[in-house]
Parts: sequence; structure tokens; C-alpha cells
Amino acid sequence: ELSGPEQAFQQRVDDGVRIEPKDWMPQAYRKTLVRQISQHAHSEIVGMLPEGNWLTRAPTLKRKAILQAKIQDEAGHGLYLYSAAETLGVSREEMVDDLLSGKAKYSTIFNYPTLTWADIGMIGWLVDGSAIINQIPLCRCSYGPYARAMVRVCKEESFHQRQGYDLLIQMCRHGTPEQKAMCQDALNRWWWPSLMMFGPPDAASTNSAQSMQWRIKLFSNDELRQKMVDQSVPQAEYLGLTVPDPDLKWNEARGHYDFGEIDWDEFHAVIKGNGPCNRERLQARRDAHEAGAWVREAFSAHAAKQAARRKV
Ligand code: FAQ
Repeated sequence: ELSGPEQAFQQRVDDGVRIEPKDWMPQAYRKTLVRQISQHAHSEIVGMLPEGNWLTRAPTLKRKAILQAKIQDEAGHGLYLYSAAETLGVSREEMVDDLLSGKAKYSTIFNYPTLTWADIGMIGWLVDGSAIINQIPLCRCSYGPYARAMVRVCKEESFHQRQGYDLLIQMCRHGTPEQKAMCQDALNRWWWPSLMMFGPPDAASTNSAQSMQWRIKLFSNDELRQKMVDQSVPQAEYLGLTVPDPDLKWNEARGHYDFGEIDWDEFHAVIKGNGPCNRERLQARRDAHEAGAWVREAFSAHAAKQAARRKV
């Protein structure tokens, strides 16, 4: 049974009115947004690491410049998202501490290694591809600061996706048989983890029902995952690559591809911290935080000096 203010809040959400930071909102709405937006921000920041691994080994100057621009965009996305979460009353320090202590989640996908240059193509095509499918609806979500941040993020993600697919076209359609084989190997490793990005199946998604009622989520995890499969299969065919799923089959009656069962044990193991690179990723963030301590101290000292000067 909803209280009076809760009913009025739900009515505003149902009417498509954007909720803004100073508006009244249920505590649980605030909490779920802080959870989702901070996880999203952490994913952008940790997500810089797998690609950063290839910056010094990009095959040409042009590819290096593109990759560097893309990774810098991800840092920007993390910062917009931390700012959006801060409008809900949580501090950046708390969020960063939760990431570094291992308390906060970030997307499972960034705990997989980037073994070859083809992995950079796969991340752009499949990981940014999944991110776009998930984030386009978020541009219309009920919380104003999150929705507005997503508009620019999505524009940049489309560039990211194109650079990945362009790199793969080069290697698969204009490259050597060895390069094409390298792409097939990368697809074999990235396909299933990319489908896991959309979260658990609807029946196991603990937050979905409430988040959909609040219009934080507009589509379910399985709906968006299906969209990803339907979009990617023809793109894989154009590259001449085989999607590593023997159960993948066009279903005329449904108008969608049927696909095989995801290994949910792997998904849960990676969430729990036992993926191939979880420890390495967190250690890299902890080292970066420690190495940047002098910058934070210098800013605080400068701010204190300015404040003292204003007092006299
Ligand atoms: N990894 O009840 P649900 C990017 C957790 S894109 C880890 O369904 P919800 C761009 C979930 O948090 C990646 N944990 O949850 C880029 C929940 O746990 P909690 C980031 C996952 O929130 C590209 C529990 O499982 N994008 O970074 C995952 O309703 C290239 C139950 O799940 C976003 O974050 C997972 N894959 O739906 C950057 C998008 N899936 O919190 C660099 C915004 C689920 O109760 C390079 N987020 N969990 O303890 C969302 O849309 C939603 O949060 C979902 C999950 C769809 C991810």
C-alpha cells in the first residue's frame, strides 16, 4: 500500500514527468538509483583497463589515436555518472571507497582479458554495442540527471561501436587468414560474456519489477539481450565469422533468433570476484588511487588557502 506522497510520486512517473534532485522521492527510489548509477560509473572507469592494455601496441598511429580518444571518452562517462549520483546525496569519496574495497559491483565484462588486437575490435562491436542497446532507453528514464547524462554518452558510444566494427571489417574482409582467425578466436571468447552484460534472466532479476515501475528501466534484461542477439548475428555474417552457439537459429514464428543457455554459474562467479581478471582490475584502480593521492592533497591545500584568504 503506497502512502500519499508515494502515490503522487508514482503518478508523476506514470505521466512521464522527469524527477529532479530537489523533488521529493521515496528513499528506495533514491537508493536504487545510487546503486545503479554508481555501478555504471565504476564500470566506465574499470572499463578503461582492458583497452588501455593495447594502447602502446596499437598497429598504426591512426588506430592508436582512435583508441586513445575512445578510452578518454570512457573516463568522461565515469565522471558524468559520478556527478549524476552525487545529486542524490552520496559523495564521490564514498563511491570510490566502495569500489576499491570490493563492496561495489561493476560490470562483469571488464574482468575478462584482452589477449590480442582483435579483442579491441570485439569490445567496440559487442561491448559498446550492448552498452548502447542498454543505454538508449536510459535517455528516457525517470531521473533527470541520469537521463541527460545518457544522451551524450550514447552519442559517444556509437562512435566506439563503429570504430570496433571498422577494425574488424579491416581484419576479416581485407586482412590475412591469420587475422581472420584471430577475430574468430576473439569472438569465441567475447560473445557469451557480452550477453551476460544485460544481467540475470528476468525471472532471477531481483530489481527489475520495481525499477520498471519507477521507469528507471524501460525494458527487461531478456528483452534487451534478445535485441543484442538479433542485431549482432547479421553483423557477424557480414564479417564471415561464426557465432559460438550451436543452438542459434532464426525463429520465423517469433521473428527473433533463438539462442543457447548462458552459463550463469560463470556470471555469478565473476560477480563474486572470481573472474579471470577481477583481482588485477581492482589492484590497478587501488594503485591509481594511491598514485593520485598527492593531486587530491594539493587541491585540498589550495582550496583551504583560498578559503583562508577570503576570510581576511
Ligand atoms: N555485472 O536485478 P538485476 C559500459 C547485478 S557498459 C555485474 O537485473 P538491475 C560502457 C545487479 O547489479 C556496462 N553485476 O539488476 C563501456 C544486481 O546486483 P545488486 C555498464 C550485474 O540493476 C564500454 C544483481 O546482479 N552499464 O560500461 C550484472 O535491475 C566499453 C541482480 O540483477 C550499466 O551499468 C553484470 N553484468 O539490472 C565502458 C548500465 N548484471 O545491485 C568501457 C546501467 C546484473 O542488487 C568500455 N545498468 N548485475 O547488488 C543497468 O541497466 C542495470 O543495472 C543492469 C542490471 C541491466 C546492468
